[in-house]
Amino acid sequence: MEIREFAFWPRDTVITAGTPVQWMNFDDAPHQIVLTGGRPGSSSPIEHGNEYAFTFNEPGQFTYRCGVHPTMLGVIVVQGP
Ligand SMILES: [Cu+2]
Repeated sequence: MEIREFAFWPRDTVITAGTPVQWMNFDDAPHQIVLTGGRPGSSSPIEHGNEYAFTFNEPGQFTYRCGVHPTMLGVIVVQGP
């Protein structure tokens, strides 16, 4: 997954439970993954050139936004293995 030009690419992602998701920040600005509803998986601010990975073990739909730029949105759909 890429964070680029103040957006998550792709915005919507479908993965299998137990598979790590990894975001790489290509922007000069820091970004932060914050899951809605206080669900686990949020990151610290991710600086330029750094990456963050998280493994979703439970199926479901997870929405997240950037903790620095709240208009940046993403959705991860986790399917059962
Ligand atoms: Cu951001």
